[in-house]
Amino acid sequence: MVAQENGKFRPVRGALAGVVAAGLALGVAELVAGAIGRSAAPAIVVGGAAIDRTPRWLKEFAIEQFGEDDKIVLLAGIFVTVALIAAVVGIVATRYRRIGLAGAALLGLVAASAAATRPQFELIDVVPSLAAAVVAVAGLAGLLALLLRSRDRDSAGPGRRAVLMTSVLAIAAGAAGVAGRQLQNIRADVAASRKALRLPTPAKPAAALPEGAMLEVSGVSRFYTNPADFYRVDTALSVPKLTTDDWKLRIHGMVGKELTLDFDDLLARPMVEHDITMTCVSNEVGGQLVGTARWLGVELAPLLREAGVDPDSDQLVGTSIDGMTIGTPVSAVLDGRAAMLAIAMNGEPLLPEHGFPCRMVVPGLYGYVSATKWLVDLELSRFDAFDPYWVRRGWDQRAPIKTSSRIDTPRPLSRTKAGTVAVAGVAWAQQRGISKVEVRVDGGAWQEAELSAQVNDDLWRQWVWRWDADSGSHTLQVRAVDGDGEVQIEERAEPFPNGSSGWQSVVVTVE
Ligand SMILES: Nc1nc2c(c(=O)[nH]1)N[C@H]1C(S)=C(S)[C@@H](COP(=O)(O)O)O[C@H]1N2
Ligand SMILES: [Mo]
Repeated sequence: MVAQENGKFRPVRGALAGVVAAGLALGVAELVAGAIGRSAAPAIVVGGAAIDRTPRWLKEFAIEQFGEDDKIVLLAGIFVTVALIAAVVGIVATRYRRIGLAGAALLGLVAASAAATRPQFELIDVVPSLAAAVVAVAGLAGLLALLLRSRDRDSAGPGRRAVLMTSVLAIAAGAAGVAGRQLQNIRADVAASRKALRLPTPAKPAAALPEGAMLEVSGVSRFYTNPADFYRVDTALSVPKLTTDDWKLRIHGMVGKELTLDFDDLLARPMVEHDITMTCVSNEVGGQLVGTARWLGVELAPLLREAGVDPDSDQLVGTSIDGMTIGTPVSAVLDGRAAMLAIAMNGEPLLPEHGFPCRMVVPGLYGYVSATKWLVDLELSRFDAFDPYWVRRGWDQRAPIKTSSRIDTPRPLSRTKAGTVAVAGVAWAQQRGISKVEVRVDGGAWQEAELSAQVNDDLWRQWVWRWDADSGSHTLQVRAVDGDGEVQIEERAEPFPNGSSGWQSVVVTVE
């Protein structure tokens, strides 16, 4: 088939028509997503599909470069890409109208097929993308008609009315997008649900902190991480909107009797409070993907016993509302450690980005094998029967946290004055505890650091070593010893496939 040529190339007007039509399409799609109450706007489903298919090197690069802004960068990337494609489609459409319009429709269909690959897919989720396709085609056709019908087809720009109309449509696109997002928030008002939640008093409160549990050293990590500063690692492009009213947890699989709990059932159970340091397997030596909180929640072991765990079941699979799957050894949950369904962090309901209204926390295991946020389903299964999300991507099925230590101060490559310098940081070996931290300078003899008081084995300990620093460039190194007397692994390992190892070195200049 030979394409029908039906106009002159009009690159600027074509690009403008394409981009404004795409903006309108995305804006209307957000509105439709809000109206049907599904988190299925094209940018979100395309972004989600992209995250699930991102190769590991790119994911690591993104986390390294952008940290917790990686999702904003991805969304911005998607919008820029869509704008570029839309501009090309618009330009093509000035000359080959049908091909251009077909291209616009195709973009919407690509988004609809991305929606169909999402874990929580329901047929209705293609509707925002299909609406986008219709708006993109109609919008592009209309805008081209408007912009190409200028007073003088060869030289002059589009008429004032056309420019005005295009601007109005561009503003309408933005307004539709914002209104759509708002509508999605109103439909699931997480902020109101969180505000209304009255936290029960724990039947088993956390033990009072002993004297000396926190060191007074400037530059060392706060003992309890502020929830707002707590590291965040997840694949959720937009934070799942789950209210306490909508929340339900199903416990099923290899159990004697299936259980379903709503949030009131959860609140009615005895609550425990426990201080736990949580760590991400992606934390590099010296990295920031670790934090400590006082968690409040329902003990998991009695709940599982109530359901009656089949002795052949060795993997507990948690699933979140957005389809993340996380597998935890059943033995870890039942061995007496403080495994819980947490509803609060440091005395406040969980923040939405940390899993409101309910997440799992199991001390001693990296987050990807223990800490399902927005938890809605627990299935008793087997390691040889099911591979969760990250295991399918090559990470180990089981991943206990490795003994680690970090220098918080002085900062790498910083300059300090000669004299006494406080070298300080944190060390963690959840479930085993920390018994010793040692520091050395320029590869010399190891010096024992002072430790904050031990509170429980699942918590980091702060440490400080007072260094009599003389001028020059120096390398500081730290290592920890766990409660079993095992020295932190010296050999460097990357986070993949079961967590980083190696002693951190920091180079500083003393003046
Ligand atoms: N639903 C869901 N839960 C999740 C994840 C996720 O991507 N989705 N990431 C896990 C990982 S890898 C870690 S390290 C912890 C991080 O929890 P935080 O973001 O509250 O610090 O959550 C875990 N739970
Ligand atoms: Mo993680």
